[in-house]
Amino acid sequence: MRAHLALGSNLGDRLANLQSALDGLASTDGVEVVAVSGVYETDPVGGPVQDDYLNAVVEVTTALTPHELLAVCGRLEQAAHRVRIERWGPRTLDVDVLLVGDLQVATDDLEVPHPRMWERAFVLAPLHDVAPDLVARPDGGWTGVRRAPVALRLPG
Ligand code: X6L
Ligand code: MG
Ligand code: MG
Repeated sequence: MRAHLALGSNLGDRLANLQSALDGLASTDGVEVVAVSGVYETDPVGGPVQDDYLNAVVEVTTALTPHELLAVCGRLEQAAHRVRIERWGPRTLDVDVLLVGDLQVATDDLEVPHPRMWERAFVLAPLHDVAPDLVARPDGGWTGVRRAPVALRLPG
């Protein structure tokens, strides 16, 4: 199954935190990292006044279920010593499950596709790096688009 995870950090050594998350993912049984986006420096959205984030998206292939992936995300956040003080507050590491193939999950602790991902530039810009073929559908799922191997010629 092709899956996409979002990484974010705005506390401590932000790049080192993202790198540790990527390293941890790559060494997780049942998870293979196949692509990594660029690193984006982004204005904080929501929550208190806080420092800018570094955000990235990772594409993996995995045999894990969405809930097993969620548990991996939690383990990576704990390894980065994430402390939850206030909702939407600064964090050393946030790892969110965005998409798991075309599975749809809606439980108390997990929604896939991530219900707000399509509204967030700090997710969509890096997602486009690794998955330019994915675009949102109004029902919260996604649909595929392909770049055709042709081009229009600039007139004149
Ligand atoms: C009104 C109310 C409008 C709430 C927006 C948006 C809340 C996003 C939370 C919102 C609202 C979030 C990151 C971030 C957060 C991140 C950047 C969240 C959770 N995480 N900003 N803010 N990157 N740039 O990873 O996404 S808090
Ligand atoms: Mg998040
Ligand atoms: Mg999260």
